[in-house]
Amino acid sequence: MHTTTAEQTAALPGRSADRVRILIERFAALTEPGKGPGITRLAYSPLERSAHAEFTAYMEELGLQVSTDAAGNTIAELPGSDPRLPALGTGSHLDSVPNGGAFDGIAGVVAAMEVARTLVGQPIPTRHTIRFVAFAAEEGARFGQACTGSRIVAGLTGPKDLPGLMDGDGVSVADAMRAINIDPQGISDAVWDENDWAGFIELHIEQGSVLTDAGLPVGVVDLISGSTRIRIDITGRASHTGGTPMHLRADALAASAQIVLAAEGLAKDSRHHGTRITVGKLDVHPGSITTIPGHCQLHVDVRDVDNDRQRFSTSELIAAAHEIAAHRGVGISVEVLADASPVVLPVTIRNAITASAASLGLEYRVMPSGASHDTQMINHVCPGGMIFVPSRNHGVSHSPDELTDFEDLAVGIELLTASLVHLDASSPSTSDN
Ligand code: HGY
Ligand code: MN
Ligand code: MN
Repeated sequence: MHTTTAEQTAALPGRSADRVRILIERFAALTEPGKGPGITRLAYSPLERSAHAEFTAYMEELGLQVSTDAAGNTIAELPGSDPRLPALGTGSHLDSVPNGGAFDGIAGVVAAMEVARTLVGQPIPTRHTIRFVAFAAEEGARFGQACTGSRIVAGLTGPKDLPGLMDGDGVSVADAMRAINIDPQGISDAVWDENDWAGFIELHIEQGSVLTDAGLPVGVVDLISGSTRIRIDITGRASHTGGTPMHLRADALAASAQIVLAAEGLAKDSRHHGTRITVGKLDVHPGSITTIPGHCQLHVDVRDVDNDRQRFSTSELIAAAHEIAAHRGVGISVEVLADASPVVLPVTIRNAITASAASLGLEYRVMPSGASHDTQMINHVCPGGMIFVPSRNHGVSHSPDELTDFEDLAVGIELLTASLVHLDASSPSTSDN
């Protein structure tokens, strides 16, 4: 007889680590067949929808009201005792990069499911309504823009922005939305009212090795890196590899390779210390061993914790690419696909997390996040905070080798629960004002 995930987990009282293992494994099974060994569940794909359906079913079985907003984000709600108070929230994203790991984003959604399970079982409800959010389309891997679902609720991405965001097959975000019954023209209905929110805490894997190297159980994020994503098209001259002497070539790949190394050299330069630049995608056309590449497309990711340096590094990189193209006699065009500034998270939420960690006797590290997250966007409409749990395997992420211990995840969830309860208890009651 089929037992639901909620029934399986309910049968494990007191074993949070076992429950989260079941949930993580359930979501990991929702991946594109034949695309292993990693997880592939791309933004605004039917598979992402199936993960949202799993989240919905679990939360409905806990007795929560669940709805999916006009941007494809799914929100489960546990009413508080004082409906006049703005809500508190937690959650993360359900989509993955191609051939990614089983914990990025999922750990935070599973954490929300565990917190919901704990709070539903409490005899006294929280004062604030608690919302548990599964965001859509956080990964920029498919369309270039990261955090599209949370950018929409924060009012940072609107209907006019969607048609220009295309994936490698020429499918736009708007097309992909329509294919899963989301109306791209209606997404503004999903925008959050900042008066309706008191705070949001996201649990996420660290995606680095600071916590494991220091032997610490949790991190508390104070700043989330910014990211600028650009697409560079290099147009050379496709020609015969045997008949074309070296001095008569316009080799798009040779020029692109020089740009890749220039980007690496710029990021390593002490003037740009703190900038991280990566060319994670390079398409070569026509891609034949006997034809000199005539066209290349590079996707570049520039990250930084410093707003000005992020822009300075990006503009220096673009200038260097133009210089290389001119010197090599190839054409170049540059398009900025997405641009998000670094965000300093509010100390009010951070203090609730660190105070809760202290009361649990948990050592913690206040630390920046090199990766971008939904909280970075949510923070525009609701004070946000983040809890990191350790990433094993030297912190690798966006890879099938991504790994977090279920016991570590259970500790992070205990801190998340305590932090939300701390925030719930510490805000002024409506009768005070
Ligand atoms: O790209 C990022 O930093 C995140 O994983 N979306
Ligand atoms: Mn993530
Ligand atoms: Mn990610």
